[in-house]
Amino acid sequence: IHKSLHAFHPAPPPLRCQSLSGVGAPRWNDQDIPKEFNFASYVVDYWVQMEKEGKRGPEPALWWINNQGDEVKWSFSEIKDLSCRVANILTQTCSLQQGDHLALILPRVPEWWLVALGCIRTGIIFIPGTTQLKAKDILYRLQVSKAKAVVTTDTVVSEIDSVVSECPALKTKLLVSDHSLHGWLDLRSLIRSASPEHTCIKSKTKDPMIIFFTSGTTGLPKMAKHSHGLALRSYLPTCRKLMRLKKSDVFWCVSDPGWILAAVGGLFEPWTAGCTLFIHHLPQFDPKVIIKALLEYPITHCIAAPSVFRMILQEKIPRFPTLKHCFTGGESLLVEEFEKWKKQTGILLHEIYGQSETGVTCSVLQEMKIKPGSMGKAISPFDVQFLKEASAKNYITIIDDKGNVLPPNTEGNIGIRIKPTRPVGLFMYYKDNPQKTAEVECGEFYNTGDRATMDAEGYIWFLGRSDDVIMSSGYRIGPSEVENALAEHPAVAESAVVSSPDPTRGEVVKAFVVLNPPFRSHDQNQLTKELQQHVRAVTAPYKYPRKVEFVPELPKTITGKIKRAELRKKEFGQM
Ligand code: BCO
Repeated sequence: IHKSLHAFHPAPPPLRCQSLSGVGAPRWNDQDIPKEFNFASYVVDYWVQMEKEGKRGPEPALWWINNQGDEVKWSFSEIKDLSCRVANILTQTCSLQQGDHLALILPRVPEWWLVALGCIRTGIIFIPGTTQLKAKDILYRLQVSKAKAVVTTDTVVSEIDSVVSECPALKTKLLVSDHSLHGWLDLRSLIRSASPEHTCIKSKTKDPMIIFFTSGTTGLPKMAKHSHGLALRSYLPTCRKLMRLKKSDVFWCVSDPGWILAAVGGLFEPWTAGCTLFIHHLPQFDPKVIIKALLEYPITHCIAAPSVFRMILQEKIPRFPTLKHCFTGGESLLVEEFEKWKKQTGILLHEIYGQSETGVTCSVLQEMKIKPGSMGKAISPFDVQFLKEASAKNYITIIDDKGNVLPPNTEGNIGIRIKPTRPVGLFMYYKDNPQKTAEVECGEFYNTGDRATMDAEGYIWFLGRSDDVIMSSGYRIGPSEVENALAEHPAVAESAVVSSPDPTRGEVVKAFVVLNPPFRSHDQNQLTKELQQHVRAVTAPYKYPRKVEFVPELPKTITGKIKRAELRKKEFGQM
């Protein structure tokens, strides 16, 4: 089907490009933010024009492969054509309008990029989700977002169909598959017959574009809502310094398309630069497959969570012929890992830092002195300007619990100044959750909840979370989500879930479990496997407790609150 989509592509329609000023010479500086911005018309359609004028080579804009030998190569013209068709399908066939919500639960298939762009062209707000989500996760997401449409693939269909009757807002189900299915619209055949003529909306930079669900210590995941400013950020001159991508580069973002890292690293960054985005379907992660791809394809840049690089380092790795730069973020990278990667590959591993709420905010830029163990300095528009300019409006710094700026080398929370001006690209708010939105506002700052120090040169050193959130292999996992899943098992009287150190995944989820009396005599190894399997079945499996310890009771405060911090400290050997 991918091949047939490729072959089907007709001549591109007349260009309706709104900005021909060029990404090589951006028309905005870091502070002068335009009122209107749309990634599809300003960036993608700009490269269509460059292709037409012969100012961009024949390299594909999207290069997708899988393990079965299938391959898709699309130019920007083809991407424009196909994403305009998707835009028409969304607005005409599905009757969706600007501001409606669409859940995008697809693996790494080319249609993810077409639907994302189709949404951006129409102003439909898309909500990416990993295909690891299970029925309950999906039910919650569809209900709280009131999504009117969902786009998914075969492996997730039954999870969605099992909850769809409880989602009154959901009107349209679109399937990306090689076959059609009753009750589902077949996106691939719709694309073939849709019109490629579409006029992109004129979106305001502050109009909503995308929502990411993000976990916290308590409650269910929140909806971090982002504007088109998230995509605009990749366009700003200082941001261009982050990866310094050229049109001839081939960029691979290994992250699952459910996460913000994939939106920024696998969509906005590479296409703003006009380079080739390489995508491997990777239904199951296997470091050998990554190594093989890095050897066989002309990949120049790669971005992935530290766990991915750690897992690659556990293999025998040769020198990669074309790879020049690697970037990593989502969890801490140890100094030893940085050194080992450099020694074995000859390539530097540049750290980035960000959250679903923030996108990339700090980085070790290519021209910067590297201080191993530091995740670099704030990047535009979050630059550490206080060092030079006390009146700077937007910057990242270290704050105390009241929002006071702390002196260099003092531990506190990473704060992003939001008053008087909220920086472009920072999330707008947690949708329908003013209480949580207010909770993360701390004086003039957005409090990331990440503990760190900053040295006198503005380098930031990550220390950990200030709450009970677990950062495991690049995932942000709320302990209560795992505890709720465990509570559904008859063996579990109560549980406390905390992070525990792990040589490969940085941290893993550990569950301390108090068993109900009838289960106390059961084989504990067997019970551990059963509980792990149970969690994998009822919620996204990346959250399952890789360690389980059965305990007679949990440490609690006088008021009965579980002392997770005490358990966590024990795990990290601090007690
Ligand atoms: O390890 P196990 O085999 O016991 O279990 C794994 C999977 O095999 C299994 N699984 C996956 N899909 C499943 C499934 N089981 C049932 N049904 C399914 N549909 O469940 C476990 C999932 O764990 P995993 O995802 O960690 O899998 P894996 O294969 O070990 O992958 C390793 C990594 C490193 C590739 C993976 O952990 C990963 O992708 N990590 C990075 C996440 C990421 O991209 N984070 C960035 C977030 S955005 C951000 O931080 C902001 C930065 C600006």
